[in-house]
Amino acid sequence: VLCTVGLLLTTVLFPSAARADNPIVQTIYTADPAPLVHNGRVYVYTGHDEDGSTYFTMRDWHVYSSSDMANWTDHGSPMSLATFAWADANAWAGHVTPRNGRFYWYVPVRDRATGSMAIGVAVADSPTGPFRDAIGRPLVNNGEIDPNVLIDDNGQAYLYWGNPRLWYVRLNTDMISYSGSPTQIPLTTAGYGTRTGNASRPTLFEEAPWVFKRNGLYYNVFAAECCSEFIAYSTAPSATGPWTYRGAIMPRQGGSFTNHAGIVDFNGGSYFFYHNGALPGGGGFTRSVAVEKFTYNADGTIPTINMTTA
Ligand code: FUB
Repeated sequence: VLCTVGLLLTTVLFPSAARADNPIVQTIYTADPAPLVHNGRVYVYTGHDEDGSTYFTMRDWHVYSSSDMANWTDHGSPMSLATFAWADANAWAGHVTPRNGRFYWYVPVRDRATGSMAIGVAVADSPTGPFRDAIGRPLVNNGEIDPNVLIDDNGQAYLYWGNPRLWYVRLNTDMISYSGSPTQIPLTTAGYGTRTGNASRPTLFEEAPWVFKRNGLYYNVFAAECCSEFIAYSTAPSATGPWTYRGAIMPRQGGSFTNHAGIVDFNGGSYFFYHNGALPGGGGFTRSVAVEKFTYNADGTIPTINMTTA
């Protein structure tokens, strides 16, 4: 108990600064950032690459928060594979969304029963947990990954996920069940760009959808091509499309063959979270979360964003 209280109250990772030094977490390797703005703070939910990994050795997730985008508080690890009794590996890229006074964390993990990836959902009363398995089984079980949730203005929630395909399903208001069947978003080159040299994947979409709505426009920011990946985006007039490919955002940089983005507006600024291999010993399986402040173009398009280390 003392340890937990100490962690929550006193752990400020970095001294005050005019802006966040990148990577924002320098004590462990982190990946797959999913930012959430809640009650005047930015919470960043991350995966955790274990030291010395030669593949994705990931068994828990971590949470950090900041009120100024410069000083980050370490909230520890409020969720791990052990949270999901039916999962046995691969604590990969998730997303937290609040609703009904609770916080729902959607994550891809390996289903012990099938040996394939599935999506679980955990719930907590606080953004920092503790989180518990909300349903005791996979919410979606089709072997694909990287869940992300949008709650539209009319209250309809959508769960998006996928690699190699791209899916959505309408979540019920309880956020732990859905109506209808998972639907594939057509991966057309008009919607998701053109990939060459990979007959089974003709578009740029690889994984990591991050869907949000801004000024009436729906955005899907995603990891493009592989490997290595860059970050690109598409837009649509509705949550279900049709999607139009809009171009690259973040080029291939930073020494990790994956990248994974999350975007939020906070205190009048827009912030682009991503990961790279910037820490000592860093690379494709020892990644680090970083953030860049940016400004949307006047027409709502997203400018090129480069990685920085300062
Ligand atoms: O971190 C494991 C996987 O790598 C994620 O699920 C993907 O988005 C990629 O970042």
